[in-house]
Amino acid sequence: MPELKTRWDIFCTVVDNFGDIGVTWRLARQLVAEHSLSVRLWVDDLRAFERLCPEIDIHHAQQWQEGVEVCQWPTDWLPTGAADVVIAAFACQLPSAYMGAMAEREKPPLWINLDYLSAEDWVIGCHGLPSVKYKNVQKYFFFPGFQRGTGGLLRESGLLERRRTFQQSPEAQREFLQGLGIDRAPNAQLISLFAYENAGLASWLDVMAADLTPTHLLVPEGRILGDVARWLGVDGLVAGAVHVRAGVTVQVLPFVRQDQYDRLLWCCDFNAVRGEDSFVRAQWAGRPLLWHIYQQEDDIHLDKLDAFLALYVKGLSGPASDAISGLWRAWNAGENMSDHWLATRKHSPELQKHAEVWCLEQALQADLAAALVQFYVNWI
Ligand code: TRH
Repeated sequence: MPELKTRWDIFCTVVDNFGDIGVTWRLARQLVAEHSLSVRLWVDDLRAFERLCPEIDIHHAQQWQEGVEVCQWPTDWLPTGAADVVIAAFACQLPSAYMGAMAEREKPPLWINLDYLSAEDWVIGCHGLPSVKYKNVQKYFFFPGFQRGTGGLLRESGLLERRRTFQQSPEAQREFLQGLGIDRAPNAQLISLFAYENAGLASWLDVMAADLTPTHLLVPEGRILGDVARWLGVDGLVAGAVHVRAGVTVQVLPFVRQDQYDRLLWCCDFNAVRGEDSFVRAQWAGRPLLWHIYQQEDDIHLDKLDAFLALYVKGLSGPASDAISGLWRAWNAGENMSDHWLATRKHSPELQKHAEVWCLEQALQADLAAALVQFYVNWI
């Protein structure tokens, strides 16, 4: 293990949404809590950060949160010494003065580009490879991933044990849900919906509404709300709103802190998630999920979707595999969801078992924070 209090700097630009800050905040906390490292997290948008962590004071350029030194990444960079390990999240461009400080160190730092998550095979070949060099400082690619030979996924120590204990306690779940103002109807299936705008939503809700089993749909505030409001025939939706249409009760939730969001996923029978971090968290929940992937130019995200599905469906029967793959593809194309949802419901016991198996398989890999620390240990 590296000497105590090795200094790490993590740089995060919030491009859009919450994934950039969601991932780096989680990583920063874990490096402090589980590896006793000294971590500074440089973030250019404290307002986005505040949504995940309400304790953030957006007026403070420097503050401590859960042992992490959170620094506002200023437009006009102020001179600061470079850390032992420097992580540029999602290929963000470091301040040039900071790069100068890296090059001036007697021993140059380990410089890592923490990349986007992808299940594509090429990731294994590229993970850990040297990238560009700035003067004497070498940058390396670090790829999270689902397969051996990648950097793994963010997973805090004891996460799955905590999740299982929680899922085994109806009382703990009831108490947690009540804290969010949710009273789960006894026979309803509980579904969470965190997604980008989606033209396929109405068809999905229509088929849920006609189902004999009622649905309690929990929708955190966000981009899908407009589509939900249109389906309900209401003008707008805000946190706290509850509307019933046929078999579907829609409840809008406030954006909650990351650990609460985790528990929400643990409570639900089915989770629709998006982007990167919520996608991973839904896998740790051990429940069937639907991924709304972040759209990229030239539809390259569809290759990523297929690459993940190819891994995920291994071990499923043909019909269950077709059902879940069809559902994911329809959702990501904004197409009609009805038949795919009916097929998914039909295979729900198998998909439930599979979600747990997948989760356990993924947990056999070293987690991303541990893999980063190991990468550093191997490098020094
Ligand atoms: O918000 P996202 O769509 O984020 C991203 C960004 O678009 C990013 O640019 C892109 O590169 C990436 O996707 C792939 O989805 P994501 O990654 O799931 O991030 C959401 C974060 O918000 C995640 O950390 C979970 C957290 N969250 C809460 O803390 N509370 C909540 O109530 C909800 C709904 C989410």
